[in-house]
Amino acid sequence: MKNYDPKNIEKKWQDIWDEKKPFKCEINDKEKFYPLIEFPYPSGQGLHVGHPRPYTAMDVVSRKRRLEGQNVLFTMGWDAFGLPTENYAMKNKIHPEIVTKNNIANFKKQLKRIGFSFDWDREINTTDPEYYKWTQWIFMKMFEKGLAYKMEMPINFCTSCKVGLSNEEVVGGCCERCGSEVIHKVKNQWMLKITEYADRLIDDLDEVDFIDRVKTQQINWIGRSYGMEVKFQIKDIDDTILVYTTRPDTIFGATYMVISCEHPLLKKYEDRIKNKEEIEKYILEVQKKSEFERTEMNKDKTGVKIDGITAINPCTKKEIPVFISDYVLMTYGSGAIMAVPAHDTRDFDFAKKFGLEIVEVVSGGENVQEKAYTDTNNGIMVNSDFLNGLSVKEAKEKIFEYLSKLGIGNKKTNFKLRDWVFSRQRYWGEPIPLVNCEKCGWVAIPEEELPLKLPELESFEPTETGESPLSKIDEFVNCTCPKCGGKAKRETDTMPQWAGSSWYYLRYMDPNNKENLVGKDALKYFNQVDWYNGGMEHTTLHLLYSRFWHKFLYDIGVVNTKEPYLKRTSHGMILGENGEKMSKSRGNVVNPDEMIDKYGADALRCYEMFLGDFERSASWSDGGINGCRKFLDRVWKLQEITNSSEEMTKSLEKSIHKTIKKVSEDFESLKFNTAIAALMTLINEFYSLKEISREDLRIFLILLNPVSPHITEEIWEEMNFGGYIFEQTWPKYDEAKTIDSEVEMPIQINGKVRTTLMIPKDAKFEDFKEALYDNENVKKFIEGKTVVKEIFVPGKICNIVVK
Ligand code: ANZ
Ligand code: ZN
Repeated sequence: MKNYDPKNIEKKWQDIWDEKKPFKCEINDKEKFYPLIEFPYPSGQGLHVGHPRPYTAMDVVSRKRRLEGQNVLFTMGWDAFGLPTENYAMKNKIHPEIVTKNNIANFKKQLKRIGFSFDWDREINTTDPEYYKWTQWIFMKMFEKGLAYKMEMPINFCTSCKVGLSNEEVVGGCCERCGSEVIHKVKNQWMLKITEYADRLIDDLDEVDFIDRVKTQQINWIGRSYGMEVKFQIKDIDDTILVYTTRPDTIFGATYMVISCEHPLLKKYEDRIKNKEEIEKYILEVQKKSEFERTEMNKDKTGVKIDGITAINPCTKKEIPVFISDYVLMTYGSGAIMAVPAHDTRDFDFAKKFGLEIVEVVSGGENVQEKAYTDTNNGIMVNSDFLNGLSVKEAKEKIFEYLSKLGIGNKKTNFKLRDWVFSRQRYWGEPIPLVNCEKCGWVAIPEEELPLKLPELESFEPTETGESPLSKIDEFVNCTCPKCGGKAKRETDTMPQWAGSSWYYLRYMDPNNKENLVGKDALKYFNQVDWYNGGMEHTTLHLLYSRFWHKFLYDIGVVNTKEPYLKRTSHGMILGENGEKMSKSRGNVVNPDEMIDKYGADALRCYEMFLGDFERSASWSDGGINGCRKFLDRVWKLQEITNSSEEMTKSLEKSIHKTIKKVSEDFESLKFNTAIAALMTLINEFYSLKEISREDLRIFLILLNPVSPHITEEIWEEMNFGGYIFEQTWPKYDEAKTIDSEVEMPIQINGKVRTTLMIPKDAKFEDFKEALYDNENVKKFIEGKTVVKEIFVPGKICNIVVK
């Protein structure tokens, strides 16, 4: 027998798969299965060992499902527009297109070496004009339906990347990518109205099988709250201040108001404000801060009382002061609040600092001095005139009736979710297919002109003013208006990072369709993604964005389902050997190529699946992958103990059936580590028997094949089992043969477990009494004592009481 040498066999099998295409997926009459993994951004660094974890997991499921007879659409592609490529291109004076091409070639080579069962004929690339044609098309449709609009707004601007960032890309006041300071800059930006879908993005979560933490994060991110808008009269001016509150029941406790620094009232009544200078100074200070700093709960409260504007509480009729403060944001609700210091922590801190009145209106036993905003939902109303004695729920109804009768209040739902900033002033992205005409305003280019290709460029530097480098190309910018034929200028912004990935799963269904983004037949057959596994970090970005795009495509009749993904699971990160996140600067990055050179792809795959609970983070260990390699060495050597029998070895029957069951179930529930552990246990049993049959080995190889496909195919061939494993069917188990006839019974003496005993499953006490009192441990604990009682409940308790 030859030695196990992954170098000799892995390339060989990869070539066979390339040639025979057993993973090619075409529409047929079989049941389809569409698993999806997040396609990578082909960075210059190449793969690290974190990438293969989710890929291998879904590859295992895909390979198993194929053997079970399903038609599996498992694919790979490249999410290739983006900043790092552009920055690299700028630095090294190479066109981003070439950088992208090289990076993809490298990624592909690395992925091929791991032996994934992708249908490579369906590979897609978001920077391919034939692909981004449809990204542009979807944007155009959104524009037509009024879901894309341009607005002057303060955006997060990274001082180093010189690019606008979405809120999601700002982490702790810094750029998510480079860590530099983020300032606010007013820019004209394209926005997508994701907020119009906010309700559906929450409600339709009921229809899908997403793990709880994904659902919860999305719901919190969208942040739906039900409340009221209430108008407060301004004293001596015929005008009101509109506030948004989720607690209108506490209105009798509203002892002051706060408006945001950007509130239009300040400009409008400029002349009446006596401390204008003080206010302007404060606003300047606030503008330096990020939204994150402004809303931080625990920071010291600051603000200025507006001298000259006083409001009237519509319920207490009392005059109450109006402040500006950074803790009220213009971008939420109406940009103004009624402050109820007794029951809101931020209001409480503010009132303490400025010596304002604090009136308790909900008595629920919570300590107003210590902690406001505790569970006021359960209290009883006090100090609230006609609301006194009511529960919070009753009070909410009553105050709603009262205020709406007066015509100063109405119910209102608010969301934390903001519209999506959909433009960047950079080169390496999809051009936005619109022109600006002096007469007609913004007009979409004719559909036949798609794709609107990125023009060639000499230099990719963003301009000093922050405009896109495309604005420097006159031939690109100057054009005619498709509507009136007059002079027009093209939009020079490009789309953001998240555009191309918002619909890629649809293109996999029909990657070469020239007429449609996805053809009717392909859509009818593949319908939607059955199982999407991806990172938790994408929950509030990519996952939410793509659900939004899909719903839009559903509304305009392009797709047939409301949701793109039926099921969503998530994997834990792979950390460095020292337990820290893998990164170049920490020097703990593990390169999969090196691991393959040393241990082989099958050992890498096996270890990726074995190194811990798939849903949790786990640290890499070279010792661990070495252990998996040793396991595969033992698998290889099974050939030496295999006899010529084609029947399952009788004494292994139970273990084999149990293992089939465990592996089949564990692969489906992301418990790859325990599935592999079961195979390791089985192989130990094989070796302790010293001899196994061909049938035993056959089944073992098929069960291990999804995890380590090369070695299993090779042994299959060596043993002359005929054909390939990829042509076999997944083994079935007989439930009856998986049930143990013996159980392990814990034996208690005076209520303490002292030992265990193997007893027949339906044994009576009398059946094992003799063996029990013969047991050395039992003897030890009852020696010199009298047995006063024997308690036995089958399958539960066996307790001997002694005195
Ligand atoms: C009175 C009140 C009493 C409030 C009370 C809360 C507790 P959610 O649930 O997150 O939607 N608020 C409204 N607009 C705001 C803004 N632009 N910036 C900062 N805070 C704002 O929170 C709604 C509550 O947040 C509103 O209800 C308002 O304070 C505050 F015991 O009104 B409440
Ligand atoms: Zn025009």
